[in-house]
Amino acid sequence: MQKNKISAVLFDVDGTLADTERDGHRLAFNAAFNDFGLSWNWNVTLYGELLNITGGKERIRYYIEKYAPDKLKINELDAWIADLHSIKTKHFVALLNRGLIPLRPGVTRLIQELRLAKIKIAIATNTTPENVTTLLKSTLGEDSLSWFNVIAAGNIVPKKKPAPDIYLWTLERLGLQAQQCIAIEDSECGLKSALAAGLDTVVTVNSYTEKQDFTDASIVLSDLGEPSEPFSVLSGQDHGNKLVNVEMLNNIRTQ
Ligand code: XBP
Ligand code: MG
Repeated sequence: MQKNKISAVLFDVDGTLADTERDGHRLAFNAAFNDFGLSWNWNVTLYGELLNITGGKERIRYYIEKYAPDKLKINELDAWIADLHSIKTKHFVALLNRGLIPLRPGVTRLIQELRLAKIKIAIATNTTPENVTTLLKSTLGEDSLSWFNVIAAGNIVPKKKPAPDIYLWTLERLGLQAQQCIAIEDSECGLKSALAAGLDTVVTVNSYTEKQDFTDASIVLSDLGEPSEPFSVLSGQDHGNKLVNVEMLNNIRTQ
């Protein structure tokens, strides 16, 4: 077997492992607003704007400042937002546990190929840790958490993406240099974070991110691809590959 040039793949979660935003997080936010007696409704278009603010609590604060400034006078606003956000997390986790959010094409296949090739797998995400563990268990099975060498999520670093902090933290925990790894992302904000950490990055877009600026991504794809349904290339060279596999990731590393 040929020696791998990559030692680890670092996966983003929201939008990358699964299409969690429009019919997952957005619905969970709205359900939490309802529980809190708020008449707020984040429709699909508005949520697209709000996604420019990463992190759920940060997103709520931005919304208040722009669309509901009367709430700025709430005493202990940070605690109020944290309470509202924890209700949102409960709704999101319940949605995942109902099996309503599948992994995107090629994700399970690639994870299994990486495991077989003894390439490390890590998660680097803005989202709350409970969201990640529930998504992995509900889609890949109860044991799947042990497949991941590092799961880096939420507030463990001071600055969320697009800052590089979460990727740098993950690399340190893996004991690897960026040059030994590849990141997989879905958004401009995530790409900026990964590039700033020195990582070559594959982007798989979704309906919220397909028009974003992915200059400097190694390749921009519709998805990771399955043998029966190859990816389409939005920009970059596929060098004859039709799905993202270990061989393709090794080649990206040597470009
Ligand atoms: C996605 C996010 C998250 C989710 C909501 O980032 O910014 O905020 O939208 O999660 P990534 P929380 O793609 O890097 O995972 O509400 O738990 O913050
Ligand atoms: Mg993402």
